[in-house]
This record gives sequence, C-alpha cells and structure tokens, in this order.
Amino acid sequence: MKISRGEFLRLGLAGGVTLAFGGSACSGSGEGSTGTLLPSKAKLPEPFKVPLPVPPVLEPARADAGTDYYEMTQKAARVEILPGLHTEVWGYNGIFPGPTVESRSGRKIIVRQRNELPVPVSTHLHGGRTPPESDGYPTDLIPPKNMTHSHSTTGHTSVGMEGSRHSKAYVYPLEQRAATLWYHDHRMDFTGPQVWRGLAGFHIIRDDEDEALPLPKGEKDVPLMICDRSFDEDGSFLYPSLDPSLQGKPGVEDDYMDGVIGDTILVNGAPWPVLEVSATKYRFRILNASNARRYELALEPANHAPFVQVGSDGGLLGAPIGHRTIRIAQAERFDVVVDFSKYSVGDEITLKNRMGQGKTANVMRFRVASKEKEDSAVPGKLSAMAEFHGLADSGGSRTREFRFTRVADSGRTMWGINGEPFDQGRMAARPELGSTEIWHLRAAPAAHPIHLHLVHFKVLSRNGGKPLPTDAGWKDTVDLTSGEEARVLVRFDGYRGRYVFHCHNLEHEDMMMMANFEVV
Ligand SMILES: [Cu+2]
Repeated sequence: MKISRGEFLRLGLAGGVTLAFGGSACSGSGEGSTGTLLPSKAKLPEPFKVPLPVPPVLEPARADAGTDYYEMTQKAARVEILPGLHTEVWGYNGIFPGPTVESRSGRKIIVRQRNELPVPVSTHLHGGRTPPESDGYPTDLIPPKNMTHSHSTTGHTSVGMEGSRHSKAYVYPLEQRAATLWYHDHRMDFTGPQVWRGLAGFHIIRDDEDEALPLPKGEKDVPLMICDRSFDEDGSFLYPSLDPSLQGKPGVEDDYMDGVIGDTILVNGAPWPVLEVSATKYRFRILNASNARRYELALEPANHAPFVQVGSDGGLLGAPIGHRTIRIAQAERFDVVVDFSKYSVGDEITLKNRMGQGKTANVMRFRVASKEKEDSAVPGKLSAMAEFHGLADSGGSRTREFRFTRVADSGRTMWGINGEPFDQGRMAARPELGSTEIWHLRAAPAAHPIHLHLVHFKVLSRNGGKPLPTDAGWKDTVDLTSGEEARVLVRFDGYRGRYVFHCHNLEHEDMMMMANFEVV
C-alpha cells in the first residue's frame, strides 16, 4: 500500500511540529550547536561542483559456514577533498569515509582491525549489540607500531612486539534487526581529533523483513554521511588540539571546549556534492558524523516532497512519518525516502541546513537528470518489530537520573555526568540482563546528544511532554538541547559486561562526559 497524497500532506503537517522546536538551541557562533566555529584558512570551493562519492562496500576476506571474516587497516593517506589541495586523512583502509560493511542480521562477522597509524585506536560499532570485549571500550586499545615513541593511557608497551599486537579481531554476532550503523574511533581522550581525521564508516545490517519491502534498492539506497570539517591553508585538516601529534596531552584549546564546529560541509567526504537522480524515489540513510555540529535538514524547493522517514537509529519504524525538516544531532541516523517524481527533469533540489549560515546553510544538491519507471513504494506498514513488546510486564523496573553538565576536575573545567568526570573504575549503573529501566536524562548548560552503547531505547517523553516526531522508533542516541530532558525506556538485552554511555559531542566526550554501566 502506497501513501496517498492526503497521507503525505497529513504526515507533512505532523513533521511541521519539528520546525517549532528546531531553532530553539541557537548559541552564538555555533550555528545552533554547542561549540565554536573554527574558520578554514584554505579557500573553500563553490558548492555543488563535485559528484557525491559513495563509499565502496567491503568484501569479506573469507567466509565459513557460520562467519564472514573482514580485514581493515587503519592508515594515513593523502586524498583530494578541496580541489587542487591534498589532505592527509586517517582512514579505515586509508579512505574517508571508510568502506561500508554490509552484513546480515544473525550472521556473525569478525572484523580484524590493523593499526598502522602513529597513535592507539579503539574501534566502536555504533548501534551494535556487541559483546563487551568487542565493543571498543575507550581503553581497550590497539597500540600503534611506533609505540616506543608514545605513551598509552593504559600503559600498553609493545616494544619489540610483532603483528598481532597491532591488530584486534572484533567479533560481531549481529543478533539484531536490520539498521544503519556506523563504526568510528573511540580512543580514550582522543576520539574527537581521530574521528575528525577520518576514522568513520558505515555498517549496514540487512534482513529479510527489510528486503521484502518495496523500498528503493540498489543504487537508489544511498548512505549519506554528513560531517563538517575545517581546513588549513595547505588543505590539511585543521583541529585545535593541544598536542597535534595526539601522542601527549589530550584536549583542545580552551575556546573550543564546547565543541569544534567546521565551516565546510562534507557528504561522504566531499564538500557540498551533487547527486544526479532520476525522477523516482530514493532511500537515503542519513548519518550526522560531525563532532559537534547539529543540523536541521530541509529540501528546497520543497514542493510536495517532504522526507518520509522509514527508519531510525535502530531500524525500521512501524509506519512512515513525514517531516518537512529533520533535526539531526551527532551520531543519529534518519533513514528517509525522498520522491523526486514530484520534480521535473532539470530541477535542482538543495538539501539545506536551516541551522547554518552562509555556506553552511547548504549540505548537498540533487539534480533530476532523467525520467524513469518507478519500481519502489513506501508501504503504510513497515515493521512489526518497531513496537516495544513486553512493556506491561517488565516496564520501568527502576528509574535512574543522569544530569549532563559542566564539572570541575582538578581545577579545570570539564564535562561530566551527575557531577563526575569519567572514571574507568566507577560504575554509574548496574542494570540486570533482560531488565527494562527508565533513564531520565537532563542536559545543561549545552546541547548533549546522549548515546548508550549495547542497547536501543524508546523516547517516552521530552520536557515532560510528548516526544518529538524525530524521536520515533528505536534509538541509541537522543538529542537534548540545552535545558532539555528526556525519559527513555531502555531494555538491557544482549550481553553482560561493562559498557559506556556518553555525550556524542566528541569534545565533551573527550573531556570526560562519559560513564560506565555494567549489565549484570
Ligand atoms: Cu555534551
């Protein structure tokens, strides 16, 4: 069953609610985000000149009856991001974004990550239901080859050690629904600069339920990794690290402790790219992989085509939701369908950022290049697994409150949870495996997108009222602007062990806005 025109309009109106809230968090130079704008010294290109790149899909190195085996090498490489200039990226397989991993729900994969970078790394599969030893805990580091010249926060010494010391096999059972995940660096104290240099990629889980739907497929199922960066005169990434070697003192210059906001918008690693489309429906898996920048996405001209959201962080929604604009915080994913049949051949549709100013008010452009027979549709019902089952019998066994605020740590202003900066040895919560809890999350005096590892949750309420339309579905990250609060219902399924939850403003995370929970 397709959505009728009337449905579109009704859904579109519902989406309008997000507009009412969207602009509420503006703060100075951060363009609606918590952070400080870092101006590029390089000349920035004209928008909509370069084609949208799509990251290559990684082939498994081998497979056996139960498992697919992948290999990745984290290394530096020179790429052309700004026309005519070279940028050194730190990438998975030397590319940014990293290669896309496509997996099947319920089929185990093992990804061996080799570290050829000059710094320690830890790789986290964001949105993955992963055993603790493969979750990319911030101090579970893969040491670099030149460890003799650096000091790890966990005191790893690897002098004289061979190959395997510099790699780690991450085991992902993937006992979870189809969803758009992403993997990125999670090194203690240095996640911000290491993701900024390029350590991020998509991981898309597929399953039978998703594939049976008539949603756009193949070349019309496109991941869009949106992130902002700033560039030095020579084209290298600019980032205000206290120690740019990332081998000594962590942290950023004081002016940037609220977050680093770039002035160049990249999609799949290209500045303000353009994608030629046919006048049909496309599925876009939108990820905000920025350190600190939040976006309010809109299509211009909007005509009759809003974003039709079909999935969120944790996979398909129960039914599609139309949005005129989408407020997307760091690490959130919105799986949307855009119907270009509402436009004519030759039309150009710009993906705008309503929170941006000047160049950052643009994200990318779609150019309708041809007519084509439509072979996809958005059904009125998407997934039976989108609702929270078992709420009545297990709901909210316990409520915990977590306040995300500034804290003082040995005389320095940092970020913390319930007044405490991150401490590996402290446990903020010990939920029981299989239990369901209500976590009451409050953000001040800044925007904090809150991410829980291992689990997915439902947003029950926001500021004492109803959740936003963009809170729908299974979430692993909830966007809180300054002063906002949300109650989320969390089912602690999967594995026993120690995990973290943290703010996904990566500068806040690096400055200790993180805590442990242990599933017991
Ligand atoms: Cu934060």
